[in-house]
Amino acid sequence: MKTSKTMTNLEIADLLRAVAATYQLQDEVKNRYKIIAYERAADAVEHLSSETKDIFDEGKLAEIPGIGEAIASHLSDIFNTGYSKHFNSLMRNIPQQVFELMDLPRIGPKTAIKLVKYLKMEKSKNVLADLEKLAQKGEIAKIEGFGQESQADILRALEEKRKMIKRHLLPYAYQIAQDYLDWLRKDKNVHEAEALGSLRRMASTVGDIDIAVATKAPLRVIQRFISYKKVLRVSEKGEKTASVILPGGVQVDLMTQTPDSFGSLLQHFTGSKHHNIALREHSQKQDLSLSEYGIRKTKNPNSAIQKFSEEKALYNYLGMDYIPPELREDSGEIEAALSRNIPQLVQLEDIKGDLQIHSDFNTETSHDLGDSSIEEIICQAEKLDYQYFALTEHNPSHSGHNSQNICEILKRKNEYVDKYNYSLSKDKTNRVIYIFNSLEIDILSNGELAIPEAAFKYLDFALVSIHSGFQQTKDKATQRILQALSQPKVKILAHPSGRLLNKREGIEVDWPKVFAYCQQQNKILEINADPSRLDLPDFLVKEAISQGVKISLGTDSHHFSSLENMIWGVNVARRGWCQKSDIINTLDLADLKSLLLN
Ligand code: DGT
Ligand code: CA
Ligand code: CA
Ligand code: ZN
Repeated sequence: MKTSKTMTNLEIADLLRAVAATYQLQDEVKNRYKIIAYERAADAVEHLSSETKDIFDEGKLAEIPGIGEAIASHLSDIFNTGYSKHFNSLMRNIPQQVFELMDLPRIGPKTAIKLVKYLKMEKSKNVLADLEKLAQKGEIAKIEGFGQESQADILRALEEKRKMIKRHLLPYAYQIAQDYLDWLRKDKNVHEAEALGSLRRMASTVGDIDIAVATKAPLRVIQRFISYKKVLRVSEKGEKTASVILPGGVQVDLMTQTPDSFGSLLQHFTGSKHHNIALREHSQKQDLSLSEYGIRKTKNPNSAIQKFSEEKALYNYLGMDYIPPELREDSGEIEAALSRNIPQLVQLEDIKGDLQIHSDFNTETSHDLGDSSIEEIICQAEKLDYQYFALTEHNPSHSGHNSQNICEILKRKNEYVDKYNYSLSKDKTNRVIYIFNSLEIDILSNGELAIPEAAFKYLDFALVSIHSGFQQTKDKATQRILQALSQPKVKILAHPSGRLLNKREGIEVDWPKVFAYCQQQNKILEINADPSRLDLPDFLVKEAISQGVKISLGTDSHHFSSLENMIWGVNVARRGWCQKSDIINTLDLADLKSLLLN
């Protein structure tokens, strides 16, 4: 694999996954821990909100959670010299094409190497295109162990891959924009600077970053904008706008406007496109025409343009309430604003606890354990002023234990958590925080749960989730979920759709049916705040709460520092029109206990 001193997070993540794959090809059993370590490091790097290279420059590489000493030292080699001897010799015998094929959904290293070998693609310049041609000719079905079905699946995977244009995860784009804005705001010509577009609307992924500046000296602001230290290339430069490319291929667009029309500019370029179209239609009915400069009366073309320095005044001028950016998706917000029914959206400050956290308590799971001790998690939760949190480690591995083993492990965990709760309640330092003893339980393909009935008595309540068997019919997947939720201790369906942003579409589910079931049976849907999940997706959140379903927020933290990800879950809730009352972890402990512990 090609490496360089200036590798971006995405490139490094790909590299670390290639290393994991190489270990897997060498000896899956012997290298088990290395494989896990490299895959986790890849995930960690991919989700960082700053560039790894910058963290390295600050000498803090080893502080990144999920990156151990060994990996940090190999990455340091790359940042210092452009390559790592260790990685190069490790991967020397594996053709690059193998790693490229692994970019396809459902293609692991073993399948990839088989395909490259049997189809003689070691020299291929465009391995995905070649693979597609060969699949269409029926060549894949001929390979031993493949057959018609896998051939069809590979064609489907190629199609899925085409649809997944990579977009930036929100926290990554957000951090880049904040740094840029901070730097722009230091210029005396900059009156105001704000993010626009999908970033201001807090969409789960961001295509490019848009920035608005209020100024009377646009040329000077543009000069400052393009002289930012991270700019690799200036792709456009006009009288009022400019566009640049930053590391990682991040495009940033700048629009400037005089302060007296800044509100119009903000409104126009915050979008979304569909919101703007709907707003324009509404204005036309009142004989008004909207632009990034202001509002004009169409019946009276000579009248002066009405300017707006603030957005709120603009919306009010159109006879409606201010619409928060998160709601601007043309999903009923204009009607709501006209009838003064814009909801009071939930805020980060309303959240009183985190309902999905994985500690390092060893549940002997086949999934990943957390990195942080319960003590570390308690400290972090206190910093966030929480009243409670739930420990939701994965269930003990289903294949590796019998029912009795599973009960023993969960009994031990229950006693451990009890001891903590006891000492916290007696704590002389006035620490008051409550730990729910929960578990994230796999929903097996047939809808059964991965722990025996007898083990539920060791849990306060349970989360259930799908981690395998994503290729099911809609009916089967729906049945599977409803069956899992029917267990009385099961309260929450975690990351309900199973989507992974940029990587995997969610499963197909009959959502109205699931919503109706949850509403009737008091089951709760999670918004998983992990930036690569953000699942339940916002538009489904809106549908769910309109059916009366309650939502829980969980960060799915595997390290105490990830508890800070709650904000990204709150953003999804806001985009899903949630008020405080829709979210169960806005409840005080006593109320939440009576909801969950029954
Ligand atoms: P993205 O960048 O794909 O995540 O999505 P947005 O919503 O940020 O879209 P973008 O960057 O193309 O444009 C920003 C907003 O500006 C968009 O939501 C709608 C608004 N807009 C209004 N007029 C125009 C126009 O003439 N061109 C573009 N590109 N956007 C416009
Ligand atoms: Ca944009
Ligand atoms: Ca743009
Ligand atoms: Zn999970």
